[in-house]
Amino acid sequence: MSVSIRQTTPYEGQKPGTSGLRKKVSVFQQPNYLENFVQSIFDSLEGFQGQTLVLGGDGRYFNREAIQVILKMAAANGFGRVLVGQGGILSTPAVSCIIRKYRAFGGIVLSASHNPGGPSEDFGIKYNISAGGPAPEAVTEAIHARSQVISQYKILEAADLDLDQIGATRLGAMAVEVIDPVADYAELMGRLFDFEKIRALFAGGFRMRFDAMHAVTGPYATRILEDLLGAPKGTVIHGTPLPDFGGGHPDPNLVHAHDLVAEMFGANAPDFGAASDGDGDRNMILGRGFYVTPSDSLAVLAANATLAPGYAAGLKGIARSMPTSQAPDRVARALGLPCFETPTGWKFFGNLLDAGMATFCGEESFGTGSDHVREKDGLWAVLMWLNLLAELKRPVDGIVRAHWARYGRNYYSRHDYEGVDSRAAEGLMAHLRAHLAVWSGQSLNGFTVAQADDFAYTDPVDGSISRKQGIRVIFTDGSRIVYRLSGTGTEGATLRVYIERFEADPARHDQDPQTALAGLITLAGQLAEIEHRTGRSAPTVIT
Ligand code: G16
Repeated sequence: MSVSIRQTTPYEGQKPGTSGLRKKVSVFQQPNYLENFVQSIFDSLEGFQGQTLVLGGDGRYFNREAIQVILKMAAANGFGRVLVGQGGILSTPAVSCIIRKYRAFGGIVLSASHNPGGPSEDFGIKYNISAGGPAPEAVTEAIHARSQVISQYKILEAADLDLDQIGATRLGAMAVEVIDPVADYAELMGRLFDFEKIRALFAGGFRMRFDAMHAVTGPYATRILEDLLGAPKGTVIHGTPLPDFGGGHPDPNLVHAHDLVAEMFGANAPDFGAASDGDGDRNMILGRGFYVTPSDSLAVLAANATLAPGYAAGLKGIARSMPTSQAPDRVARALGLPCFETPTGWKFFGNLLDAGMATFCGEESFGTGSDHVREKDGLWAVLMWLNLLAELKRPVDGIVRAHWARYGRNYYSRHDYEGVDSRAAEGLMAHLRAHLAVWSGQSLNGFTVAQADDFAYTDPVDGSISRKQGIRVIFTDGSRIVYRLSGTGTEGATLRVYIERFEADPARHDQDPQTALAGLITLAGQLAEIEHRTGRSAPTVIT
């Protein structure tokens, strides 16, 4: 086996977004496209010679081909060992867990997360650092810069490896271990949660449905929920990862997880419902006829954290992304904990977790997690909820209503306008920026603006500043409208509008969020001139 140095030319636009580089499969299939990006990752790192790399993906179309290329390039570039998931499968949180457990140099995750898969759909690649989390901006910027001047890459001339047999093999001088994708992750979950109590819950007839959406959490959920915790067979649906996710959109929200939602809101619904996304880092939580917003889920889990053995000593702090509702802030205040507001994207939580400043983190986009790994973790959230349900012995809606009664309810909704013309979207954001100073202090449709700004974040650990992280219009009663453009879409632009209003009175906690937020929703459309600028009279997805 010999190392080839192949000549190449740069591709424009190999710029990692909110979490990695995401493009259509056909883009990744262009000659040297994947190779250029992988070599750019390796060229941006120092000190990995002889070290361990973790490698796996969510099983989507092109996963296996990409893994074979990356293995040969890792060998040619001098990695000492690669731990690769059997069948090329590793969830994003499992990659983080394995990097940390085996003190790997880093990891590569192949996924476009919740975006659809298949020959005409999306593929993605992201690099995770030795702490287990997504590469910080300095690293992703270095990778992008390198990709724009790359002229050659190194690859081992070798046959493809069998990824389906667990065991050790070699690729040139590099060791390759095909590992059970679930074992290390399941062992970590067993240390954080009271599996005995959850087992007793299921043994007592508690019924659950977990929708793996034909994505990566199928094997994880089946092993943990059905095999280890004794949930009846069939608790996990759509449990086999498929290259096209069965034609579905592996995004656990009310629109895309429709089978689960129909069951949970139908007659004879199970006690608890949950779903995860393509790469296993997102979660949606449902009770019988009841939907828990991700922001509320973070707040409820934080308020009850000490019920789980892994968090019995209490939390050090809570962190949420800026557009996430302020419900967790209320819990932090009551518990006397610091609460951090970070830009969108899990990478911003890494420093807070590493520094021991926060224990639980969350994003409104169905992301919840803790300091056990450095990624959001779908099944972790599900198990945390199961631990609470086993301890509190109340239904999901009862737990959330009791939470609102104590802390108040933050009505919350996100409106997405997908596939908008990119120039129109940029124009809309520029229009908002130009009006921030004008709106400050004004009364708009009866809502008085306390503050209007473009969110900037100074990392309290390393002092780095991230600017232009979303337009915030904050009103005197604490209500907010937030506007951002997505950093993960692959077609046109996606405008996200986040709307929030606080309601203290328990007698008014039973409204439909769209009704409770109607005045702010109208105002959000007017301020940004959404219909005029995008031609859209309604959002594509409401969550
Ligand atoms: C979206 C969400 C973010 C999330 C990001 C990555 O980003 O709004 O909260 O961090 O996806 O999530 P995942 O790792 O599951 O792909 P954006 O930029 O599209 O709003």
